[in-house]
Amino acid sequence: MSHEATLPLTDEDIAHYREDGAICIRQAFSPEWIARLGAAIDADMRAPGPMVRINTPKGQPGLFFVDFQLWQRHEACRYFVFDSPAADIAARLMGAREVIYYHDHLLVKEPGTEERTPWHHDQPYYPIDGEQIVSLWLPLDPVSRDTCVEYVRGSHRWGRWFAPKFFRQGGVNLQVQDARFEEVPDIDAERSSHTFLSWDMQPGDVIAFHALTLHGAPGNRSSTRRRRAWATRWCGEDTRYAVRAGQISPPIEGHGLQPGDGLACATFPRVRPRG
Ligand SMILES: O=C(O)CCC(=O)C(=O)O
Repeated sequence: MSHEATLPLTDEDIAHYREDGAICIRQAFSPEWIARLGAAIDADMRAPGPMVRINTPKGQPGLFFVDFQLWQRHEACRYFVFDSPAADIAARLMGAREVIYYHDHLLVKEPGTEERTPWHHDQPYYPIDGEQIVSLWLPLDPVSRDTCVEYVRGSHRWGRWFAPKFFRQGGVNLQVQDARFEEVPDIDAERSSHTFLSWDMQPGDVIAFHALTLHGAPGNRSSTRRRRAWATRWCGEDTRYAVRAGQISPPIEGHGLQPGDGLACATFPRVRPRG
């Protein structure tokens, strides 16, 4: 069934996405989706995948837990990728005819976690060139604005590419060279020069953001509420597999793509148009 007709997106939302680089779409996913995905996330934390990362040093409060590619191991996540309204939302926002599922990224901050997610934008981590790349950041718990990810409004249009860093505190840069890369500016020191977007969110709400929109997040400031978020990454037909000299993240291998290829393959499935 196509979800196009009932998508929770207005033309104004799409204009804001293009202008600002991030929007919050209210109640895009039903409580059933949230319950099923929440159960899959908890199962993943009990038995993580091969790319799991723990970003909280031993002995520190809370837990900043990261994992990838849940769609390959959890039925609810796979079902979300192929059959939820997510792919249609991504298509509308990107203005794309085709939607290719790139990967997913689980980011859990348990109550009291102090680790920030450093300021970064996503495309320099990926071996992908092109404009049509959108992420959907879907929290499974209520998230207050002081714990939500923050986005620097309009930064996807700066024409700048910042060197990717690992998230672990004091994170080192990934070992990757690209003539476009420069160091991320000290956004906290220049807060008065920017406008920031972040939201109080309820389960079912989702943030859609462009892969070049600069963003970062505080720790989980709640001492009682979990902050489980599942981010899914979607590409359109203008994207191409690109050469990156060095590390990429997540380090997804085995796809057999060559520089210049379109992304669609078994590892990065084409989810729209439906087959
Ligand atoms: O959840 C977070 O703390 C950050 C999310 C993020 O960086 C992303 O989805 O690209």
